[in-house]
Parts: sequence; C-alpha cells; structure tokens
Amino acid sequence: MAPRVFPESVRRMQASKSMRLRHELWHYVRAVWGNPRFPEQGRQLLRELGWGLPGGREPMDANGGLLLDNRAGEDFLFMHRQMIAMTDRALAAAGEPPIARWTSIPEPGDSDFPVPPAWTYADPASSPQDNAATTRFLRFIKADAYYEQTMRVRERFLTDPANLRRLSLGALGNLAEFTVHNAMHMRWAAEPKGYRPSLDLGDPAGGDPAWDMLDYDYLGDTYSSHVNPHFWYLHGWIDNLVELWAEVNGVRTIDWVGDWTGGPDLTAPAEPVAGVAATATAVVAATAPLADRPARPMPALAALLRSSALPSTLMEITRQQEGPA
Ligand SMILES: [Cu+2]
Repeated sequence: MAPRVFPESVRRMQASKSMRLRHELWHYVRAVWGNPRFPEQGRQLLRELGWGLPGGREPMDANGGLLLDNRAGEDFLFMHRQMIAMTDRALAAAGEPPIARWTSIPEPGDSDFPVPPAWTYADPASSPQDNAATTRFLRFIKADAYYEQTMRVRERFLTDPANLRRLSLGALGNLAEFTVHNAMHMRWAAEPKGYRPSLDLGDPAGGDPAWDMLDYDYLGDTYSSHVNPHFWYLHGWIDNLVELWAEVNGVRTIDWVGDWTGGPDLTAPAEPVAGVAATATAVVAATAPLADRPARPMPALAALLRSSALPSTLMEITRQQEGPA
C-alpha cells in the first residue's frame, strides 16, 4: 500500500507559509542556540521576536554533543505531538481517520516504504566539494548497511524497556531526534524539485512562491518535510516512543517541562500586545501604512544569521552528527 496522501484541505494547511516557516524556525532556533559561534546579539534579537529558546534548553552543547539532562528532548517530543494533534483534528474535520504511524522502522526492501534512491546533490549555494560530500552522505544513509549496522541497533535501543526505565523523557527525546529521527528524514528523502535558498528572516512573508506549492514536500528540509506523507509515519513512530516510555515507567499523565512550540507567526503583521487589546492593535497595525507598523528586528537578525553561516539545516545537522566525513 502506498503511503497515505491526506485530503487537499489538510495538505494546504500544512503547506501554508505560516506553518512552513514555523516548523523551519523552530528547528533553526534550536540548531543555532547553543553554538558558540552564534553571537549573543542573535539570541537577543530572537527573544525580541518572541522566538527565544526558554530555560537553557538547547539540544547540543558547544561541541555539538547531545545534552541529555536539560529537557531539550521534551521540547522535540512535545512540539511534534502538537503538530500531530493539529493534523489529526484537520483530518477529523475532513471526515478522515488520524495519521497512520510506523510501528517499526521499515526494513530494506519494504514494498510499502521503499528508500528513494540517492541523487547527485547540487545545491547552487554550496561549493562543489560540499555538494560531493552531501552526495556521499546520501549514499551512506540510504544504504542497506546503514539500516543493518546503525538504524536497527538504535531502534532496538530506544524501544528496549530496560533502557526506557533508565532514560528521562528528555534524554529519550534528544537521543531519538538526533539519531533515528534525523536519519529517517534523510533516508526517506527523495530528490527535491530544486534547492531552496536559505531562510531569509528579513522578509519572512516574502520569497519565491514556488517553495510554498504542494509539490515542494522535500523530507530533507524542515520548511517542507511536514508536507510529505512520510513525515507523519516517522513522527508517529517517534510519538509512540512517548507512550512506551510512559507505560514502562508507570507514568499516567506526563508533566511536560519542555513544552516550547515556538513564537508568534512571523508571516502575519506584528502583534505586540496579547489579549483583547491585541486584536485592536493588530487591526490598526494591519491597516496602518507599513512605515507606521511596530518595527521588528528582522533585517538585523537576517543579516546576522547570514554572516554567521552556522550549520542549521536538517541536512547539515544530520551530516555533522552521522558522518561519514
Ligand atoms: Cu520537526
């Protein structure tokens, strides 16, 4: 059976600029937050936007090592659980059952979920050397050997009740995100229709509309991955880990500490105040000439992110964590 494709109403919601940007920025902030090369000014600008990562919950330390004791992994599990709930609600509204989940990671040769072939990576924004390294990485992560020697081993580790009893929910989430999850994204990614230019926070509502169409559903980019049917199968597998962990540890109701789902919608006009007053302010802001709207630190932040050029995309992070060099 081919992967389930959602009704167009649900796909349009997922492909909306607002949802694309939200998913990308959420992953982006966590990718750069703990990097010592990311200037403090950048964290400050993100905080001003309402997109600061709370409570020292960066998933990686200064050397790119995973942090297992700060509940960063709870954020990962919690935020994607919200995405699943939102999608399930949209599916119900369209008269359809909830998302289907992988109960185990598909093996090589699986007829329902074949691994799309590796392709020659050719991002015009990267050097030929870097593109060649990414091509090698795609071959590596899509090989049967990667499943047999790495992915299957990790699946067994993460679902073993003895391990689940020893791991906090945050540790489980972080291990799952940076080992199996990122690798599943890249393993089941198919050649994209093109290479999207990197995030431009200077103009979050703008950009080429081609990247907002339903056919941009590349699993290797957080701007588009959730438009791809595979996303929901693999995140369903991840979400099942939460239930397994709770069951093994006798936890009835999870007391989430890491519950960061990101900041305000940056594709909408600025809304600086919350509550009833916010509605009036938003109406005024939306109808006011552009020059009169409350300033957001977008251009400054965009310039800073461009100049710092940190590894931040799913591909870069997965290559960094998984190799080969
Ligand atoms: Cu995600």
